Amino acid sequence: MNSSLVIIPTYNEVDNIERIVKRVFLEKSFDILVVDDSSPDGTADKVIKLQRHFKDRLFIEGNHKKRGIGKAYLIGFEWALKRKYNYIFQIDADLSHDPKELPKMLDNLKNNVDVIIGSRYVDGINVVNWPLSRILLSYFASLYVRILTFMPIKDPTSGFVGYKSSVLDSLINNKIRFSGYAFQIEMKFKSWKKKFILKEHPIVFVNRTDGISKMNGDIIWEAFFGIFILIFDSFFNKK
Ligand SMILES: Nc1nc2c(ncn2[C@@H]2O[C@H](COP(=O)(O)OP(=O)(O)OP(=O)(O)O)[C@@H](O)[C@H]2O)c(=O)[nH]1
Ligand SMILES: [Mg+2]
Repeated sequence: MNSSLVIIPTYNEVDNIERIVKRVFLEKSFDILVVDDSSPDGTADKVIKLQRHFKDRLFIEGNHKKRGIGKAYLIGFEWALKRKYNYIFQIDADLSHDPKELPKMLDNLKNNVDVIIGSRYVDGINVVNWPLSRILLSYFASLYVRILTFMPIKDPTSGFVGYKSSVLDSLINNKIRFSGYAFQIEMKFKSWKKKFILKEHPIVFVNRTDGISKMNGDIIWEAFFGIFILIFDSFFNKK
């Protein structure tokens, strides 16, 4: 068993799952947990086939109802903590995040960083092949979060993140409530409020070429209004 785990949430990622698993395994020191919400396209079956080649390194938690990326990650985080992984990463299945960055992100966690964020906006806007509408949505969402929360993070909706296990241990007891983009913001906001050390690591985000986006209006509205709930909670519920 490695001391680092990469969690990949999947919903209908049959065209991407093999490539992302193989690319993560090119980086030596990581195990993988796929959390699949009973994808109708057979993503889980593909993972089970791959497990023959990656015995004791590739795991799957499946058979859940589709409940959003946040709930999938909570299942993954609990799984990882139970098995005593020290460093736990989240990455999208659609190859938007380059696994080559994982070792550098891990080095940060092995030093004094508690939460390392793969960030598109450290230095300008590093996004490839996204339609302008998505760039604007993401960029202005990041500004909106920063202005309302004062959190000094340029890419608060990033889904490419590594945590020390102590951070997750402390956060999942603290009731993570959101499930879409708001989940990504919530994890960073609560880590920051708890005075963990957050750092942004520059990445280039590449739009998915295969499979279908799960992004929808509900996810945007959840994040838009969810910010106020997070701020309210942080004032009145300091546990
Ligand atoms: N288990 C699980 N995974 C999900 C769910 N929704 C999305 N995902 C996965 O979460 C990751 C991010 O979802 P994406 O659809 O890529 O969202 P996005 O990156 O904001 O949007 P696009 O890049 O435009 O597709 C992918 O690996 C999805 O398969 C869900 O309800 N359950
Ligand atoms: Mg994506």
